[in-house]
Amino acid sequence: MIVTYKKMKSGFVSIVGRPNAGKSTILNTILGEKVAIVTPKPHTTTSAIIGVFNRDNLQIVFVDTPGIHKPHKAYGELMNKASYSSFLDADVVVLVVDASLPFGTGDNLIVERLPKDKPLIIVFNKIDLARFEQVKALKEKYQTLFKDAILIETSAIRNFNLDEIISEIEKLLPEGPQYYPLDMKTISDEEFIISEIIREKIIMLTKQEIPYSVAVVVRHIENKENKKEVLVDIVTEKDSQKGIIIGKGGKLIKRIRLQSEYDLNKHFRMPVKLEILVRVEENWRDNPKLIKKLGLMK
Ligand SMILES: Nc1nc2c(ncn2[C@@H]2O[C@H](COP(=O)(O)OP(=O)(O)OP(=O)(O)O)[C@@H](O)[C@H]2O)c(=O)[nH]1
Ligand SMILES: [Mg+2]
Repeated sequence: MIVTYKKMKSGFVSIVGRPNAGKSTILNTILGEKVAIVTPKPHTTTSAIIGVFNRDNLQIVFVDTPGIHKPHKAYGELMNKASYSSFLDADVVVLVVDASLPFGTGDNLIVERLPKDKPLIIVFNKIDLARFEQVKALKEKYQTLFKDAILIETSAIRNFNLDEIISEIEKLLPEGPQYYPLDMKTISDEEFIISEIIREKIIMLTKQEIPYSVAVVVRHIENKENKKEVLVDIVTEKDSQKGIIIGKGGKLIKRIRLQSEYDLNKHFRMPVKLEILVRVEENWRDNPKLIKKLGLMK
């Protein structure tokens, strides 16, 4: 048997930025597949998510990360840590900036933490919402801070200029191995996909503090012939939040279940039946041990 070694470029690219900048939208659009949930609310992504891009002789392993922010709770700190950790293995860092917002203290927080020894691409996303002068000023500010950085303007929602990100990454990556099979777009497991889809519905259907006080834990997946039955816990921090999630006469939890089942059926291409229990773990976001026990951070 003759084994041929195919010369290719490959490497790890960490996508970081403030919450809501459009990091996950950029990744999903580049891959042409939803590997990370997206909502209009900040703090949607809460852990690192791998997305693999393949093209002839090129494999980019993207790591989408939680938005970096000033944390108020242990959970927030762990989310930031997941983002900072992604720098360790990164060959290239992509910083996503919301071009429609002025430079603020939140941006400084990230600027200070960016690794100095890695190639940096700064993506000015949401240019569809930004004024020309505003983008120009923001780009000048970042170019002063990072003289060697490559600057790219994008609109992820309109799929504008995302191929430019790929071209620039390709130039920066070293020759390397194929890390993942060519047909694999993410390494997220079933449990993670199910819990994220349910979390997306909760974020969309609830207000104020509720989206962030809730964790989704998959307890059991029963794979039957042509269908899945899944037992899920929705964990809240307080009794009052449990009441809100359930809703009057169980109305809200039913909507969460039905909308989640609809997406899960599409994703797994088979019927998925959810059984959801809502329970309270007092102030779980303040308790690192509990966060780990719930399986929310590796
Ligand atoms: N107008 C506009 N909206 C965008 C663009 N890219 C993303 N969005 C929207 O911005 C919101 C946040 O997008 P996400 O992709 O979830 O942002 P994120 O940076 O991953 O956010 P976190 O995971 O919370 O850190 C969603 O409502 C997206 O539809 C864009 O280019 N233009
Ligand atoms: Mg995200």
